[in-house]
Amino acid sequence: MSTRPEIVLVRGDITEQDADVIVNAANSSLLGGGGVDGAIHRKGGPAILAACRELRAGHYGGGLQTGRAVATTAGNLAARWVVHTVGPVHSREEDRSELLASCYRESLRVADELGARTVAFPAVSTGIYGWPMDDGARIAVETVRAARPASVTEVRFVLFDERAYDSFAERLRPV
Ligand code: AR6
Repeated sequence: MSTRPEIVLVRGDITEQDADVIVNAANSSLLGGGGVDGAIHRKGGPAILAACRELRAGHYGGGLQTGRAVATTAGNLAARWVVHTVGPVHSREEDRSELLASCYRESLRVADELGARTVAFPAVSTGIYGWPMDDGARIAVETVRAARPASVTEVRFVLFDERAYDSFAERLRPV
């Protein structure tokens, strides 16, 4: 039976979340980077990178495409899995919103297939990839609201600072 997951906002560090799945704002190489990606690999330990290298040696030889998602172990994190997704770099010339929506949709689909109940998301693309926070929050909330996963009952947005938190809170306000 499909459900409408509860949406919860938390201010904090995503690597400290107790959730079945932590979503990583990765890049297509899957081999690490800064921001959330750097924090997840630092805290999760080498098992995550080893799993990513295995993916690159197999089906994901060319890397993970923008808007797609793939799961690995969560290593030493409290989560059971990390779901890596690649957000689009923000562009003024081209509307890449559908790719950002796809990150949330695909990550939820992968988490749901694993049987996860709780999924923690960062604000994908709103850091190094330059997506304006208000618009990133709009896309995140709209996409998750439209999803009807079978096993996921809670989607938690973990926002690093007050500005990000406020953007998401504004989108969640009842209209
Ligand atoms: N917990 C929660 N949110 C965080 C954390 C954290 N520990 N650290 C940063 N944020 P970013 P992107 C916020 O840059 O824009 C990497 O190098 C941050 O303030 O992590 O998708 C990858 O390898 C921002 O609001 O991801 C890619 O190359 C949001 O998380 C590239 O960065 C996302 O910021 C991906 O860039």
